[in-house]
This record gives sequence, structure tokens and C-alpha cells, in this order.
Amino acid sequence: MASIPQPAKVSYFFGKGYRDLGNTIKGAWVRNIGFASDELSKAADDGFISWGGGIHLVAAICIYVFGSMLTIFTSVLHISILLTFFCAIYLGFSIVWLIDRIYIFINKIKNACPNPNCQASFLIPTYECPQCHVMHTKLVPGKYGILHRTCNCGCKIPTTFMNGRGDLQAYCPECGFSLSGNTASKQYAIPVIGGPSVGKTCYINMAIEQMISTVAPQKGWEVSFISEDDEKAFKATSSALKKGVRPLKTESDALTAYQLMLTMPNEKIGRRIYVYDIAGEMFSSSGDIQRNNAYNYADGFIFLIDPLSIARYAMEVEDKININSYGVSTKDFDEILNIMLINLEKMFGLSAKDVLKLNLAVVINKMDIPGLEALIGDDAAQAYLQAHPEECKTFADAKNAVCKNFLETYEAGNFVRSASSKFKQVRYFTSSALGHNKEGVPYEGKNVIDPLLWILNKVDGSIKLDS
Ligand SMILES: Nc1nc2c(ncn2[C@@H]2O[C@H](COP(=O)(O)OP(=O)(O)OP(=O)(O)O)[C@@H](O)[C@H]2O)c(=O)[nH]1
Ligand SMILES: [Mg+2]
Ligand SMILES: [Zn+2]
Ligand SMILES: [Zn+2]
Repeated sequence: MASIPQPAKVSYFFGKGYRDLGNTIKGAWVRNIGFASDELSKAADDGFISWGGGIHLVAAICIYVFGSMLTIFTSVLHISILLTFFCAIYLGFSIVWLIDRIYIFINKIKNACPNPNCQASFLIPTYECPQCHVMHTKLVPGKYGILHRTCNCGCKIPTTFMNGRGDLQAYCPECGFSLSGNTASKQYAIPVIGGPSVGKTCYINMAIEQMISTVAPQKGWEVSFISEDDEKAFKATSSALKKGVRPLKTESDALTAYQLMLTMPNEKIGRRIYVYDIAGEMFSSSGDIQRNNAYNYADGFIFLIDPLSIARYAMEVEDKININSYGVSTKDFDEILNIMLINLEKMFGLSAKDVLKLNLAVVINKMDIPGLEALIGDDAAQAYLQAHPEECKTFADAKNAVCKNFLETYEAGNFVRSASSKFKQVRYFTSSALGHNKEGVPYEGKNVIDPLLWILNKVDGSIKLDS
């Protein structure tokens, strides 16, 4: 279990105990043979057939025979005591190791590297000794200790999540990137997908803003940024958005995580929520996506659609609005879904017929485009629900229906069919990440939180949709 040498003191019964045993046995034999030889040489000096010599000879034989028997007996006793402790400790750390794994399994503890160029996922990170800062690459119960181990510097470090391993400073075992926050947490990875300029960065910032400022206080959750750097970057974008300044185009060709920690009242194990952003151009070619490991352990996807990227719809509205002021996406979203699907199939080793065991939230963004609310907005969905009581039982059903109809009407029905045939469950949402398209007027996201909460609720029932 702990085969990689660790900078810690090995239990006496796994290391020094055997050296002591060897030395004790060797010492006993040397002394025994030494005494016997002394008597033998005295016997030789006195003459073996003399009275004195005879006594020395008998003494030499006695020491040799009985001494050897005694040495064998004490050695066996020593070995059995050592073995008993060895087995007890082996059993002890094996049981604690197993309990630690069960704890990880039951509490769904997971970790992933936030470094965009790594994104590795792992159960147990590398931990740093709080005193001498040396790295413990395998901090688990083992021959270095059952519940604690003693670092070479003398510092006692916990070896399980039950007694505080998660609080230690941790690093990615693959690339050494520093991990912030408690590593004894659940983890949910949610990539936001969509072509260039569909509004991914605006959407993510607004959704996180609402999660922190509105949803968390309502539900009594504690939501905070895991890393200070993330918080600074978020605050900068967020305050720009509040002044009506749009974020810069995302340049990163690797998934960048916005990491949040969500803790519910009276809960020991929190949740790390990773929402991933990437430049939309990355969905243009297959190879670029595949090096992003996070898609492999994603818990669900949010797929953003810019309605103006639907050619038929854009044609219909182009003489009514200034399309360019909406930051139009140039990529066909149907193609983006297909590229994503091909890559996911390759990553999960699925055939074209298989269904991904993941949920997809499809979000039609830029709802502030004039006329769109009337087609697929909340009032339109409400009206649809009332008009089609047989077909729709809930508001969500009606929203799905109006969005799917909208896509069908504007010749984007292929997207609807591929999405529903490939994902476990697909739900349609509408949002306006900015709220309007006027520069310099504070932006305010509308309906941005629901898709994120829905995806989270699907993987973690304790994240309830309604308070
Ligand atoms: N009117 C309006 N415009 C929006 C909305 N969301 C995004 N936009 C526009 O779309 C542009 C691009 O938004 P981003 O969030 O940067 O898009 P992105 O998907 O992150 O794009 P890349 O980083 O290039 O992949 C913004 O600068 C806005 O002009 C919205 O809800 N309403
Ligand atoms: Mg972006
Ligand atoms: Zn140390
Ligand atoms: Zn890493």
C-alpha cells in the first residue's frame, strides 16, 4: 500500500525491529560460541584427560548444547513477538486504509487538478508537511503509521480524511499544481460548451454571481471561491459587467476552471464545483478537445446557443436589429454538438449508437433579442402549458416544447434529435447572460442560474432546485 518511499519514520515493527532481531540473535550466538570456545581452550590448556580439563570440556559442551537451545528458544520468542506486532499493525493499517476508502466512496470524495494544462483526476493528492514542507506522495495508512505518521522532521501528520488529511496543503500528483481548499470534498465538473461569442464567459460570470449573491443566501448555503486568484479574476470581470463593460474574448485553448466551494448547513463534506470555460474556437476541430481531460470526468454539460447563429432566424431578424451589436457567433451550433459528441464517444470508448450517461442543459442565450421572449420566453412557455395540458405536465415540459419547436421551425431540428439521442436527459432553458446589448449600462443576467442548478441537482439530490 505504501511502496513509494516516504519522508517519514517507518514503524519499529516494519524496519528497525528486524535489524534489532538480527543483531540480538547474532550477538547471542557469538557470545555462546565465545564462552564455549573459552572453556574448550581452557580444557586444551589443562589437558582433556585431566580432572580440571575434563570439567572445562564438560562445561564447553554444556554451554554449547544448552546455550544453543536457550538462544534458539529466545530467538523464536523474539521473532514471534515481533511477528505478532507486525501482523497486528499490518491488520490495523489495512483496516484503517479500507475504512478511509469506504469513507471516500460513501462521501463521493474526488479531486481534480485545476491547472488547465493538466486537469488530472485523482483520489489522494500529494500533501505537504505543515512544518518542514516536504512532500508526502502517498499519505495513506501504512507502515509509516496507522492514523498518523511522523514526518522525518518530527511533525505528526494525519493519514486519513476522517482525522484531518483534507485540511493539509495539497498538490496535484501529476503536475504539482497547488490545490486550494479542503481536499476531502465532493467534486462536480461542469464544462460550458458553445461556439465563439455565444456568451459562455458572460453566462458563467453571471451564473456564479447569482449563485453567490442570491441563491446561496436564500438556501442557507455557504458558497465561496476556492482560490484567491480566481476570486480576484472573477471580481474584476464582474465589476466590469456591472459597469456595462463586456468581458474579453477567451483566448485559452484549454479548459479553465472557475472553482467554487459549496457547503450546506451542518455538513462536514463540502462540494467543489468546477465550471469550465474555453475559447469557442476549440470546438472547431476534433483534436483540441480531446486533450482536455475534464470532459472525461464531467458530471454534465451546459450547451449555449446563440439564436443569431441559426441562419434562418438571423435572416428573419437581420433587418429589424443591428445583428453585430449582439456579438454574433459565426459557428453553426449543430456542428459544435457533433464535434463534441464525436470526441466524447472517443474519450469514453463508445460506439455511435451508445448513449452518454450524462445530462445536457441546452441554453438559448441572448434572450434580450427583440421578439424572442414572445417565442420562447417564460410567458410563452406558460401559455403553451395552459394550451397543451395533455402534452405538458410542468412548466419545464412546456419550456422544452417551445424551445424544441423554435429550433425545428428555424431548421435546426437535427440538433434536437442528436442531443436527445445521445444524452441521458436533455432540458432546454432560455437566458440572457447580459440582460441587454447596450454598452455602458450595467449588465444583469436573467435566468442564468437554472441550468447550472439543474445539472447539479441531477448529480446531487441534496442540491434542491426550489428553496
Ligand atoms: N445582447 C446580448 N449579448 C450577449 C449576451 N451574452 C453575450 N453577448 C454578446 O456576445 C459577446 C461574446 O460573449 P462571451 O461571453 O465573450 O462569449 P464566449 O462564448 O465566451 O466567446 P469565446 O470566448 O470567444 O468563446 C459579448 O461580448 C456580447 O456582445 C446576452 O445575453 N445578450
Ligand atoms: Mg469566452
Ligand atoms: Zn516535516
Ligand atoms: Zn495537475
